[in-house]
Amino acid sequence: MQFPARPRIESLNQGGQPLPLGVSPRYRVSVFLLSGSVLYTEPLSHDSQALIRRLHSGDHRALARAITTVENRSPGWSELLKALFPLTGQGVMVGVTGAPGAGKSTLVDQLAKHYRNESRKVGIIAVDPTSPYSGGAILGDRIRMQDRFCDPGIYIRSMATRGSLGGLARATADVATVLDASGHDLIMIETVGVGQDEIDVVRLADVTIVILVPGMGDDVQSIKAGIMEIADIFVVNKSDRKGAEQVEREIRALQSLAARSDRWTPPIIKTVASDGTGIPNLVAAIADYKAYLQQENRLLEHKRHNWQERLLAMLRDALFERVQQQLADGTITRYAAEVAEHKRDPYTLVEEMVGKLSQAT
Ligand SMILES: Nc1nc2c(ncn2[C@@H]2O[C@H](COP(=O)(O)OP(=O)(O)OP(=O)(O)O)[C@@H](O)[C@H]2O)c(=O)[nH]1
Ligand SMILES: [Mg+2]
Repeated sequence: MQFPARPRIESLNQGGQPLPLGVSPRYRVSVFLLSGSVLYTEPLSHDSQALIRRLHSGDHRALARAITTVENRSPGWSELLKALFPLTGQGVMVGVTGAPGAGKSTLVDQLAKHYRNESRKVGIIAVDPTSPYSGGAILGDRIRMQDRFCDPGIYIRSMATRGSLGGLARATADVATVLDASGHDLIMIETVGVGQDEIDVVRLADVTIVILVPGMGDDVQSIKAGIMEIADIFVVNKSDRKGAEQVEREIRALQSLAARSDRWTPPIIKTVASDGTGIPNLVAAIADYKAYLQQENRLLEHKRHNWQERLLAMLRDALFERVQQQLADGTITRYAAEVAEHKRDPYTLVEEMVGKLSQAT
């Protein structure tokens, strides 16, 4: 799979010319050209400048710190993301979703191995909604991915951020931004395919892989409800087991019932992730889908659509945070009592609160 050359922080300025090394890092990072417009011009704190320089040099500790900062919304998070955003847009985001134990980590590991052999930098975000990644499940993942841990071209981050400010999708998107900006050509996001949260997470991806396995009768049924339309590629993993053809047939049957509006028919790739069988076919399918997206501006359209949703979510978070700050002094408790006692109506109250919010901006 071929990727475009990625612009590097120090190698671009407004004219696309390399900046002399003596130019201040602040300038190097803050004046950056993307699609013909300067996106970011605010000065950065020395701390952020240093962090971005270290990020760019591939320093994993800096990467971990940047990720923790944006994940927890620690001081400086928005400054950091603002500075990093202009450096994003080159990494390909691959979402991998499927039932617990379907082989997601094993498959991601195989894909990572493949792309590392092509000298691509790979970032992996493992999202586990059921158990914290410091616990048992990730331990297995860690052992499996161990041989990749010492490789500076791969970075694995597990997230257990359910209930975090702005939700899982927000946190994952921000972490993906950091990985993208720090030069990862592929960012793979592993998530268990249940619930709206995970669907929101995989929506971030440019390519979404849905993994099914033989012998889970309800699996194909459950993909009808939601997962079906997010799959760009189906993988029937554990196809060393009986029933892989049956799963494939069921997917085909569903596909014949509901064609995608963009006319892409998701391919069905059989794999045995544990021994690498089928991985080259999967890599080829990812490349095919990427090539398809690049036709007729589909990728841009896909990103526009995602950004529309993300912007609305960001706005919702920001406004909600503002309201919470305004009401932090117990006002909401007082209002609630007034409504409960029928002293005030809630409709006028909310209108007034929203009014105050717009006055304050
Ligand atoms: N027989 C067989 N076993 C496999 C295959 N792929 C993965 N496994 C095994 O299935 C088990 C689960 O694999 P994981 O990669 O941890 O699955 P997962 O989907 O990441 O699991 P969770 O993250 O816990 O949801 C492991 O014991 C793997 O070795 C396969 O193709 N065939
Ligand atoms: Mg896993």
